[in-house]
Amino acid sequence: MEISALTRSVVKSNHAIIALDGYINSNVPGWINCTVNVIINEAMGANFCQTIITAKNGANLEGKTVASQIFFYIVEGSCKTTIESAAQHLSKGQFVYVPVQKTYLFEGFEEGTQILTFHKVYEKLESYNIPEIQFGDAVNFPAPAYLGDDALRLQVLLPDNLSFDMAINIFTYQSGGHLPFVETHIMEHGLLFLQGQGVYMLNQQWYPVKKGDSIWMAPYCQQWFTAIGKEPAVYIYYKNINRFPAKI
Ligand code: UGY
Ligand code: MN
Repeated sequence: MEISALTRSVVKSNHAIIALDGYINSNVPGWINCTVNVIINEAMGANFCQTIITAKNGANLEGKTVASQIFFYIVEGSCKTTIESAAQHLSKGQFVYVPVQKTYLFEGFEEGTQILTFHKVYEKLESYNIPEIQFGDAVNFPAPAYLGDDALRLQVLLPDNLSFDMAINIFTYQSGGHLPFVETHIMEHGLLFLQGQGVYMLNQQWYPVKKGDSIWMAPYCQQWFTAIGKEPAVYIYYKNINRFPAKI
């Protein structure tokens, strides 16, 4: 018998691991007939938000981005998406980036469809335009070796220009592949494991992690990962980028 008092989830001051067993549903106005799990947000100490939405029969997500831009990624299943007047059918591995001040509608869900969202308050840069809506499919993005290591592949899903203040990347590690050094950096991360398993080191503590787990890493949370097991480990992650590093 499983002991229900045990979990791999942890919430610390500068990192968190949220495994599926800790989920409790939230109601979000405009998002109906679906379960919404708010994985990361300001209440945790983060400067962005990450949710996972699972569609039930008759699911519908309708709203308008205000101060925050939202990146929607289809983890499983499919649906129809309309951003302002642009409509597209999205399925597993496809995404849409919705800039600030845009209406969105997601409908016609295959039951069980799962959508990952990342939300960040947009910081406009003087003399740069607000980004355009971006539809995309991860399979069409190149996966170059990361820092010259063929066991690590990094896909960059959003355009690399200063209009964007956030990046969404997919990192694929062959089993045994690992980050080349312990990263210690100002950028914050939220991530979702899409496949496989491995060991994450966060702030000098070691955690076994696997598909379905989410992780929050605050600025300067030290980080290192190695993939283990019989298949590559894959995670999709958020990172804040391209803005002045100090308010003063
Ligand atoms: O982009 C990054 O900082 C990335 N290498 N970090 C990570 O995967 N934990
Ligand atoms: Mn990093």
